[in-house]
Amino acid sequence: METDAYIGLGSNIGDRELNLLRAVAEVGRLPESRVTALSSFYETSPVGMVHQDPFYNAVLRLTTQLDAVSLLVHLLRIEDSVFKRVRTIHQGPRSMDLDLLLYGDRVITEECLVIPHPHLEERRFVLQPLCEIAPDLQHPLTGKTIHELLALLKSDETVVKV
Ligand code: PH2
Ligand code: MG
Ligand code: MG
Repeated sequence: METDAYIGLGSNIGDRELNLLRAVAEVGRLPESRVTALSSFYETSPVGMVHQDPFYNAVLRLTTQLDAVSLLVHLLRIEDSVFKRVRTIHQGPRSMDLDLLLYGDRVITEECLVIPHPHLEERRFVLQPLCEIAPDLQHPLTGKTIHELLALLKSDETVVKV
């Protein structure tokens, strides 16, 4: 059975555009999976730990037969082995961050994996690219569409298409 998963990509170390392109290619090579939509790339002001460089962010849709936890394990492996990600500062600079945002309409609350992503509604750097490829998709917990969530969002983040 195939499921549409939505994955957020973010990078603020190295060549950010090349990093996103490489990540899309790597995610597209996962078994029993294909990339079926990709947003534009956006340059975004850092959220959380503010004294770091701006990010490039994007969102893709992966149509996949992998279950959610297997997909997460693959995403973490790509962060580590392809991008040599170093995990030092929480929410700090990173060569690549691959976040599983949504997995079909599933609600998952495991220790290792919470879906929908708990910060989805608060982050313009996620909602704006997601809205570009899935405006009518409904948040599994609230039923609100991505378009509605973006319209309701109050945040002063800068998110500019590159
Ligand atoms: N990721 C974070 C923390 N802050 N800010 C932006 N603009 N983009 C990100 O991807 C991002 C962030 C932790 O994952
Ligand atoms: Mg993240
Ligand atoms: Mg992450």
